[in-house]
Amino acid sequence: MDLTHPAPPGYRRLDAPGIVALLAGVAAVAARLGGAPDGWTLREVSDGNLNVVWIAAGPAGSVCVKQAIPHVRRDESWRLPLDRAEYEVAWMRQVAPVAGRRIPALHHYDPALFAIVMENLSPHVILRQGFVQGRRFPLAAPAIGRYVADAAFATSDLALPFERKFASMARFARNEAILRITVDLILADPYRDSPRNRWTSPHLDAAAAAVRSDAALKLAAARLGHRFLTCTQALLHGDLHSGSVMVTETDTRVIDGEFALYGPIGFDLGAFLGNLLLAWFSQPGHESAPGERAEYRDWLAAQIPAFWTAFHDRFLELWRAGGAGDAYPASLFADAAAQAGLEAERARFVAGLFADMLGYAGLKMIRRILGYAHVADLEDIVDPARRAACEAPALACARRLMLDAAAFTSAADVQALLAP
Ligand code: SR1
Ligand code: MG
Repeated sequence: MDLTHPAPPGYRRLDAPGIVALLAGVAAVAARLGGAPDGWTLREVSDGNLNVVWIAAGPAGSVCVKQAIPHVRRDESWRLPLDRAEYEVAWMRQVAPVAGRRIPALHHYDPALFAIVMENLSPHVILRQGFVQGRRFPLAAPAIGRYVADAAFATSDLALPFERKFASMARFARNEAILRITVDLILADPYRDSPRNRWTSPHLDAAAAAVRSDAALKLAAARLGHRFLTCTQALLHGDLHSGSVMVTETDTRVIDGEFALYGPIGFDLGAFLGNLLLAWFSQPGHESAPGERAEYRDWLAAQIPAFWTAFHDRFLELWRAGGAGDAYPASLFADAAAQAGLEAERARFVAGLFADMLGYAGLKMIRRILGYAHVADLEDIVDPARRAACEAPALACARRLMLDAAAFTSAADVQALLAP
């Protein structure tokens, strides 16, 4: 296998004139922008770890252009294949029927340039940035809970006959380089010596070493990792942190589906929960006076049951309405006794998703504090002592979620963990 991932012929990294040429060549996109191409304005807004992103605007409208580049954006030595753009487009196409306007509209895909032209979300902001600024978006957490329920149910064996689900699994099964990032950076690196790890040092040196020698925690991480690789419940977003959500007060969108894969539904749930918790733990680091963010913190904590309840209620609503899948076929549950048994089974199933969510939330928190890719919630706290003071209790919370998931029976229990 060629691990240098050379770019294929015909590929070039787009600059502003290259993007204008690409967009001018797609009549529907050119019409969306309006006017003449030489009047369009281009602005690079790259922010994530992997791709370059531009906003193009004309007199009639704007679009977003996201291009895969053959390496991690800030590390040219870390080579990556370009096909993650194809997986993102495949994810958009597969979830669009149930997600609707909760994902950006796909305007065009250029397979030679690995460039996606999509709806420019404006005036949306990245939810994580909103959390750092202490802004409230009351619809966001319930909207993400409902989105996960809709996308997960629709791509699961509850809704799809196995032939269609297996075909979809095959479509996403080779997203290998991206899966390797998740496997290494989330499931393993924080629990072993890795040159990619970093943390607030020296403040968290002892805490990082303790994680690397914590047999129970490493076993929990390995168990969750095994489940992640083997439990193909549904098509996941695969990277559903607060940086993959864009919001206004009234609209919530899920972006960046390039990590899509089949896996346990709790992985997506845990990604969002873990990042809500990181936002909560980070708040004292953003205060200009002690207690300034206390009410905001309470609001963040209240988003935990809002998120879980929205997911739980919607997932069960869809299941009770029935699906065309081969799992739990309606023909086996016609009489009242069988119906009652199925309802108890549904409750057991979502309790399993809840436990998975807690474990994966813990994994997601630890990787953002001890691993390669950190988050603005904590990184924006400039004073390392203050940052570490937020990170240390977040690590303790994550450990509890990974080891003690069974002790939590409701989202209110998780919220209570944050009570003073
Ligand atoms: C090298 S990529 C690091 C992280 O960025 C993405 O957003 C994913 O979270 C990935 O793990
Ligand atoms: Mg991303």
